This record gives sequence, structure tokens and C-alpha cells, in this order.
Amino acid sequence: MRLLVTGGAGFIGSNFVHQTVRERPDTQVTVLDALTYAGDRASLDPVAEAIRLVHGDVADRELVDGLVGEADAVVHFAAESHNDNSLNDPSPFVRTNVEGTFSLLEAVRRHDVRYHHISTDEVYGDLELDDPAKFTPQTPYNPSSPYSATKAASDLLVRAWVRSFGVRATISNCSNNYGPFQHVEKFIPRQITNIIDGVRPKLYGTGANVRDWIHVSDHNDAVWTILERGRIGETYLIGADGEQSNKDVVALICELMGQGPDAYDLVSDRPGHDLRYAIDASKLRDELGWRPRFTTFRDGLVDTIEWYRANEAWWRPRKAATEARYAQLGR
Ligand code: NAD
Ligand code: TDX
Repeated sequence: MRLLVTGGAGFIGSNFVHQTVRERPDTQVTVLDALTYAGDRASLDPVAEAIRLVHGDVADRELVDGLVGEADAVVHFAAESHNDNSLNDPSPFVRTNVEGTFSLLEAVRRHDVRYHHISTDEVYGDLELDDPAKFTPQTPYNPSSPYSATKAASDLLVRAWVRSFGVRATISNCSNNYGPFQHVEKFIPRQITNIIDGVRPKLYGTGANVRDWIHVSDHNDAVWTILERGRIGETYLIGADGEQSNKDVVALICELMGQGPDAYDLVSDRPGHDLRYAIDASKLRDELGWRPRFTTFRDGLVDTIEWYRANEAWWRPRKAATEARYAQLGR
């Protein structure tokens, strides 16, 4: 299969490319990535000989049309992905997440190429902390931030292109990922690298907000499952029953890294901060037989801490600028 992977130099995309090269040697991978502040060629170094990397923008319709025309399938990871950045400057979010998806949809429509769209549980808004409910594919869209609003917009474009033009697409909405190669602006890598630097972890607000954590390789396994066996036009929610409060996650990181359980600072809250996300992945489990492989969050976190300790050369160049941005926000 000739596979076009957008955003393959980012966190989830690079893990997807590594896994694909390792487990599916018959797949010819082309990565299209703009190498923004969040993309890193070095994340693809271990597989550089096995893939083609094209440096370009998903919103560049001519470039995208040419690459899609050479592919059998597209997996679209490329996005502006960080909520805090979207509150500061939403403009690249609209361009990449909305216009970029539009440009891919027009190309897959023209060339009749199979398309898988990577999205987030944040399109559904948030749940109350004490509500036993979880997001299902029937939950109405209700995004809170510019980031999640642009992801919701892109999902709706995909649905319209399926219904109006018969595009062969599937969508997945996944919960919070963790694992290697995640940018140090994100919650878990930020706290791990802070502790390595002798800085106390930073919890927004009271730390009571809940996220539903999944290891990135479990997410990517699910993406392959949907690409191969998913029903066209369907949406699948991906999650591994990994609900944890931010406070509990930080306490566990502190414990695993030899710090006291409350050796963190509470800082000002994110505006509009979603309270809780939780995924009901029963459709994916029951219809497609997918199961997560990382059974405990603790084991996954131990591996992730080890990875950041062993790969300081990868994250160090981004750390100071990231913390300078947070300092400006008072977080
Ligand atoms: P990331 O920020 O680590 O990587 C994004 C990648 O996209 C980078 O390599 C960047 O250079 C590239 N990119 C950005 N703008 C581009 C453009 N205009 N053209 C081409 N490439 C461009 O993000 P991530 O965390 O790996 O997220 C990947 C996808 O998964 C996103 O669509 C995101 O919405 C979705 N998602 C992420 C999570 C999560 O927990 N991180 C959870 C659910 C869904
Ligand atoms: O320093 C921090 N302290 C803190 O308490 C940071 C960076 C975050 N937080 C909180 C905010 C969230 O409640 O931790 C939680 C996770 O924060 P992020 O890593 O910024 O993730 P989130 O906003 O939940 O969004 C993530 O999951 C869904 C990804 O970044 C999105 O791309 C994905 O769609």
C-alpha cells in the first residue's frame, strides 16, 4: 500500500510511521509535514531510510493534489494541536486544521483515495467531574476552545464530503495520548522535563480536571484497525479507560521520579478549561475487535519517563522557548 501520512514528524504521526515501518514493511510511506515548531525531522531519523519526507503545507492544494494522486490511502494527523496556543493565536489553527483538511478532502475526492481523519474527543466539549457519562459517537458536538472548534469543523467537513461526494472516509476521535516524541509543551512531558531540570511541576487551577489517557501506540494500533476494517462513513471513538485527574498524574510522576507526592505548584488556570473527558470505545472494541496493549498507565508512564531521560538531545532544544511562552502566560 502507498500511504500518505500528514503530520508524520509530530508526536502521534512519528510514532505511527515508526510502527508502520516496523510492523508493515510492505507499506510505502510518504510523510507530508510543514515542520512547524511542533514537527521535528529528528523524530523520523530512526526510519529515514525507509520513508519519503516531503516538507510542505497541507493547505497547499497543488502539492497535496500531486501527493494524493500517488497514494492508495491517506492518514491525516497534521494539525495545530495545542489548546494553550489556540487561545493565544487561533489563526494557524483555522488555516491548518480547517483549510488543510479541505484541501485533502478535495484531493481524495478527485482521485478516489481512501482517507482516514484523525480527530479528538475534545470536539464533544466536556463532562462534569461527578457525571458517570462518557462520550459516545452520538454525543453532540460542543467544542470549547479555538483548537477543538477547528477540529470539530474539520470532522464536519469530512462527514459532508462522505455524504455529498461519496468520499471513502472514516474518522476517529481519540482521548489524550502520552508516550515518546511528545512536545514538551504538553502536560506529561512538561512535568517530566521540569523535574529533570530541578523545576517543580505546574498544575493548572486546582488540578481536579480529568483526562482519559491512552498510550500513543494503542491509538496508532486502533488507527490501523480502522483503516483496514472500519466501515466507510463511520466515526470510531478511541480510548483505553484511562481516566485520571491531573493532580493524580502529577503525583504519580513525582513518585516515579523520586519527588514527594505534593512537590508541585498550582498555577493560574487555562481560560475555558474543559473539566473532564471520558471515552466509551465499545464500538471500536465490539465491531472491530480492537484492544489496548498498554494495560497500566503506571507502566506506560515508567517507559515514557525513561524515554525522556534517555533522549534529552531530542527535547532540550525546545525546552527554554516553551517555558518562556508559559512564563508570559503566568503558567
Ligand atoms: P503535534 O503538534 O505533535 O504534531 C503535529 C504535526 O503536524 C507536526 O509535525 C507539524 O509540523 C505538522 N503540521 C502542522 N501544521 C501543518 C501544515 N499546515 N501542513 C503540514 N504539516 C503541518 O500533534 P499530535 O499531538 O501528534 O496530534 C496529531 C493529531 O492527533 C492532530 O490532528 C490532533 O488533533 C490529534 N489528536 C491528538 C491527541 C493528543 O493527545 N496529542 C489526542 C487526540 C487527537
Ligand atoms: O503545565 C500544564 N499543567 C496542567 O495542569 C499543562 C501543559 C497542562 N495542564 C493541564 C491542562 C489539561 O487539563 O493538563 C491537562 C492536559 O493538558 P494538555 O497536555 O495541554 O492536553 P489537552 O488540553 O487535554 O489536549 C490534548 O488532548 C486532546 C492534546 O493536546 C490535544 O491535541 C488532543 O486533541
